[in-house]
Order: sequence, then structure tokens, then C-alpha cells
Amino acid sequence: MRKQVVLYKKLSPALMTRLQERADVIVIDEPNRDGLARLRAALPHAHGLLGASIKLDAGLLDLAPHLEAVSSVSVGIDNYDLEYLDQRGILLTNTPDVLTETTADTGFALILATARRVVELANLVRNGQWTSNLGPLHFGCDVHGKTLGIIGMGRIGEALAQRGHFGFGMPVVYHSHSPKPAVEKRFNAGYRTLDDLLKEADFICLTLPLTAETEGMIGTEQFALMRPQSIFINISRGKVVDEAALISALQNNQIRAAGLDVFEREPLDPTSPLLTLNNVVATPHMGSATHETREAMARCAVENLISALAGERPANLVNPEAWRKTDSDHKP
Ligand code: 8YV
Repeated sequence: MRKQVVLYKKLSPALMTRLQERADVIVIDEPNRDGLARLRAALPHAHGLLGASIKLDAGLLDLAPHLEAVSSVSVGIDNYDLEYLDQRGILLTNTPDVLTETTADTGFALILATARRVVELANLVRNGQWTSNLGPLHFGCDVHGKTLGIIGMGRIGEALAQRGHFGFGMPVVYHSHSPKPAVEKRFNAGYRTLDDLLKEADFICLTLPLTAETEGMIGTEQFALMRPQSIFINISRGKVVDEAALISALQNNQIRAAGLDVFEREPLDPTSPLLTLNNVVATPHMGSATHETREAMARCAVENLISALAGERPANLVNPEAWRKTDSDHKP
């Protein structure tokens, strides 16, 4: 019997053909509020799900009694209840590696845009307000040679360190669960406690996953440790930061600026105080959003799902516990 797959993120024609060779596919337009009703209606038939950016909690997945695998088109897995998935033996896969470089590029785009005030000054030109040579009122600050602080030294953190060290001659300091000798050797990077990094770095970049441990990790106390010339960059998850504390730190000039690609609630409310501040560059969760990378992520997600529904261990399995459970179920 052909498995049923519910797709809640569009695929290219080539990948749609690839998936339809192996399963019957129900397509739900990117489920906004209306789409969510269609997703709920499709779940009772689903053996596999493929998509991203929707919280698939127990309430939703209880509607899918035949579900075997969820293939996320993302590296972040905070939209999924791993305990629930393990308990039901539902495999979860993600798309690491293929988006690392692109997301690190986004991180550096925000570093440069905030330090050199690119958006603000480009708008000056666009609005016909460039009437004389720039003076100190419009000067930004240098990036090269400044200290790059990275909180969370995973794949994306390492790619940021590579750009800073080799590309911009930046001393690199980092904080993570444990020291990473290979990273220290490759980038002459120094391990710091979180507090020491916040006091020392000129650019403070968050590349952490959102977990129960990291939620709200950067708040009033942490912003108070940063220096007035420091710039805060978030390309991880909005909820790692207390957004009200960030707004207050910016409004009170506790930090120079912020480059933000993620927010506590997305899309960001157009009335957010963040959007009234000239020293904030806010982008719409575009970290991995290039044609090449999103196609590579979708290709990875399709292959993960095909493997999982064929009873093979997927390449990017997030929850091996569920595999062990299904494996024992398959054993005679
Ligand atoms: C987008 C991301 O959420 O991979 C992640 O975890 O945050 C981004 O890449 C994802 O690409 C949406 O499809």
C-alpha cells in the first residue's frame, strides 16, 4: 500500500516528482490560520509529514494515528515534542549541514549591516536626504579587528568563527556547554564563561538552539554586562532572548545596536518598538532563505522521509529512541 504524505511546505517540481514516485502526496498551502484547518483535516490519513515553521504538538499529532515520520525542512527542532514523538515511535528528521554556510552568511550580513548602519544610510540615499558628505553623526563602527563573541559553538557558530577569523581578522571568543579544543586551534578562539564573553565581545552573536535550558537565556542581567559599544546579533531563535529586556537595553543605550533575524513571535508585530529604533536591523527569519539552500534543505527532507517510510533509518534522524521503538516493533 502506498503511504500517504501530507506536505505543508511547497516543493519544487523536481522534488515533488521524486516524492510522488514513492507516496501519495496531499499538499496543504503554507498553513497560515486557514491552512491549519486543512492540515488538521488531512492528518488522519497521514503516514508522513513534511514541512516547517508550524508547532506540531500532541494535540495536533493525536489526529494522525498512522503517522510514522515527520520530516522537518529546518535544522531547528523546537517545533516538535520529542518526548511525544518517542513515545509514539514517530521518527523526526531535520536538515543540518546544508544550511550552515548560508545561515552564517546571514549572521555576517547582520554584523556588517548594524556596524556600518547600512540600512539606515541606504534609506538616507533612497529618501533624497544625502545632501552632503557624511559626518560623525552618520559614522558607523569597524568590524575588522573587533572581538567576535559567539554563544553556541555548533556548526553555524563555527562557520561564523571562520568568517570572523579568516575574513575579518577578528579575535574570536565563544561560550558553549564545554570547551572545543579543535575550534580553539583552528580559529585561535578562546573559551569564555557567558558573563565574561558578554563583558568582552564587541559583537555578541547567538547561534544556540531553543531548548528549555536556553529559553530566556539573554535578559536584563545579561544585557547589563554588555558594553555600550557592543552589538547584539540573533540568528538562532527569538525566545532565547527576553525581547522586552532587549528593547530596554537598546532604548537606554546599554548596547550600540542589534541585528535580529528571529523574534519571540513571528512574523514580528509591525507595532513592535524594535521597529522604531534606528539602531536595529530586523530581517524576516531569512537565515537559510536562498534558492540554493532551501532547495538543498527540501531535497534532504524528501530523502529523509522516503527512507523513513521505507523502513530504513534516515540519514538525519533526530530521535534515535523512536527508531529503537519502531525497530523492536518490527522485530518478530
Ligand atoms: C527556517 C531555520 O526555519 O532551519 C531552521 O531551523 O530556522 C530556518 O532555516 C527554515 O528554513 C524554514 O523552512
